[in-house]
Amino acid sequence: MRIYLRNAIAVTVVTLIISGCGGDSGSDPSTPAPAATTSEATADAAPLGSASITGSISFSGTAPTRARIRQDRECTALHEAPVLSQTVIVNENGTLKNVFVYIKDGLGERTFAVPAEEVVMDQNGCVYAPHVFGIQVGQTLKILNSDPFMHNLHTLPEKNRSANVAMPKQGDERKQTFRVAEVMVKIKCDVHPWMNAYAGILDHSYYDVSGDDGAFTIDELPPGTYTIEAWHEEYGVATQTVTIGDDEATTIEFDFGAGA
Ligand SMILES: [Cu+2]
Repeated sequence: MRIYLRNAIAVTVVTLIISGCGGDSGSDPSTPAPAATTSEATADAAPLGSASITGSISFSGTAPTRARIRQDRECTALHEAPVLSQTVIVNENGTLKNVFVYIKDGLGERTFAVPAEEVVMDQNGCVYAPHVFGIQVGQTLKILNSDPFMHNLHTLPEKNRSANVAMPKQGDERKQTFRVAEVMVKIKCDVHPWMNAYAGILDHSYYDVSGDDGAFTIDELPPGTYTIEAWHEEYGVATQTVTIGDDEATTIEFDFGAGA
């Protein structure tokens, strides 16, 4: 998020310089245009905000036991301990991990600069890391293969173009972007059927994923009324509406659970 905002500032400076040098760059062929992605991002970069929404994802009920994944021999050889399912992970403090929390509505017609920072997902020990992540439309997803054998990356979007590509060797890298917002896109491996991950694709960077403490932070927001959605792979979605002013910080809590 902070990197995104720094980019937005830089982009805004470029815009001012260009407009100061001769006005409408779009209609003057002699004016050099900035790089395509920067140009698009520049057009309507949103004003920077200072509001923040923080909270945590509580878990009600008894935490389910994480099932041991039956990996094949080549994958098992890469682990000293059993590999456990990542579908439901209840943290030691009673919160839920891997919940994707994002602004679903309320940002209006603003457009946002695409972060230059790459989102990285690794295939390591026949497990995707991270298991759940967010990425902005147009932002680069770099996929690594840290394993000494082939994975077949297969994305299962409904709105975006599907990728279905072999990554045969250790050290292989692949980069891709997504064209439209879509929550969530499942990613799987056709060689190792237990491997899966989920990407939340948004046209902004106001999101977070709960980690080992179950907490999330969405900050640097403009003032407004927002619909915030929390998504979990097993327990579905929950939404809340929050109205927040400039410089304000508010706390909300989502609750998921085995009995919910
Ligand atoms: Cu695989």
